[in-house]
Amino acid sequence: MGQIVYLKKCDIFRIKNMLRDQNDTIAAIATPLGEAGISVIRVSGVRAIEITDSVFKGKASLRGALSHSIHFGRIADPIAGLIDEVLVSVFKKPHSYTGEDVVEISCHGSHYVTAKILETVIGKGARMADPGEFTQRAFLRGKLDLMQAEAVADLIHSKTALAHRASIEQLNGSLSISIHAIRQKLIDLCSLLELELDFAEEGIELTDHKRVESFFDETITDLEILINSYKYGRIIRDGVKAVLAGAPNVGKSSLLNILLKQNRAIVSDVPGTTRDVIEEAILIEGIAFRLADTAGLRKTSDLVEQEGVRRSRNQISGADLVLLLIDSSEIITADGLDIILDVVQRFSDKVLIVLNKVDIMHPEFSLNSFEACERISISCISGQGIDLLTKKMMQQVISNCDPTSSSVQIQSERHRDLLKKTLTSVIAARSTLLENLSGEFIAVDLRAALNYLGDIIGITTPEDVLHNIFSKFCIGK
Ligand SMILES: Nc1nc2c(ncn2[C@@H]2O[C@H](COP(=O)(O)OP(=O)(O)OP(=O)(O)O)[C@@H](O)[C@H]2O)c(=O)[nH]1
Ligand SMILES: [Mg+2]
Repeated sequence: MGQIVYLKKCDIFRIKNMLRDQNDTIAAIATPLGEAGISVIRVSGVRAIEITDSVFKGKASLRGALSHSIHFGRIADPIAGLIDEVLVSVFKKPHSYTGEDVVEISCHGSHYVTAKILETVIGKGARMADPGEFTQRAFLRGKLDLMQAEAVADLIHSKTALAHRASIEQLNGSLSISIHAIRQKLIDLCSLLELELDFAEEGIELTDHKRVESFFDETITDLEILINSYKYGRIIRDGVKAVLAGAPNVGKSSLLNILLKQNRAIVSDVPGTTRDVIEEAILIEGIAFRLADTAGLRKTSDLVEQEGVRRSRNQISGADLVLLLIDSSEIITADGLDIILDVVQRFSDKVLIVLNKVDIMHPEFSLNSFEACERISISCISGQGIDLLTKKMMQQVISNCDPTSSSVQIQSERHRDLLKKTLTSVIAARSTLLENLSGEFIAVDLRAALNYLGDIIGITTPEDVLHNIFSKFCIGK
């Protein structure tokens, strides 16, 4: 019977890392550097308690401390003398964040004191932790799977309630459960097909062709739902980049200010006022919209303005949503029409046409050439249509991604890409089945699919990918 290689790879990887780290104790400052009420220095590893005890003077030695206990005392250095009065929290393996012995030293939040305590601990034999190394150890010791570890980074960086909830759900394992469920089904089928190969010569069939086919259909649907959830997941995590574009003087900066409810950008009736990109964020129904006010689009001989126009075009290309403003107080010129046509034709799927200045709309204003485009009328002076505009912005963004289609959302490009590869392999396995080829060929694709899923949760993830993931964490996490 064929060997299931992914399990072996995983064991070798874990054992290698365990051995490498076994005698290593790491330390780092876990709080931002600066002046604060308190700062925390975190120490983890086999010598964490011993090293901290060697610089700590309290009522009793930390060596006899119970897990999850807190101790008051002083940290001193032979040369500098007393550094600070501290509280030391002791967490004994395996009931700690990393799964190792962990000590957290809470000191007064001075830059000098915090750095000095870290230096003293390092001087006693701890090593400065790499970015994300505490979480990496938690992963290697099986406290978290890779998806959960990645959720820790997302949680730290989450800026909105929706992003926070999504990362908490991922940390709690809801996404891991979905991936494990698909993976387990594939493992069962893979084992069955491999077993069947052993009986092939006797003509015994263990699998029911129809059942396997419907299993593939179900798995393909499950994978497609997860992959599609990325569109909304990405919006939750990164927000939406919305660019305010249009000819000079149409009211882009006025719209930015009214959406922000503050006078952020200079507004004037001189065309070409805004030369550079001005970025600010607002929340609409819990989603962060990163608004970019841009220089007006027009042909110009002014070199600085030319650069502004070039930047505006770059912003439009990279946007998720383009609010294309048109001044309705004037009849559109031929040049103005060219600019509008150009943006609408190239970015039709993300353009929302905004007719501004409807409070002084020209009686002969018309926009017949754009009948097909969705448009909305506003006035930045009277405030008319602004609420409706924010609703439309939200609708436009979620029109491509149904937030209700999946209870969990994929938020990482890495997960999305691996799920796509898994889907391709499962589709290939299904075609092989429909072509009535040997189960051996199906098993090859299934094993590839299993490896991709294993990469997501960290069972078969190559070391360089792991390094890349954890290096994006901050030091001390
Ligand atoms: N009546 C009226 N005037 C407006 C409206 N919106 C903007 N304006 C005026 O139009 C002029 C240009 O507004 P801005 O917001 O600076 O226009 P802009 O598109 O940022 O212009 P540039 O930065 O030069 O490209 C200013 O005098 C605004 O007060 C509106 O809805 N109604
Ligand atoms: Mg402007």
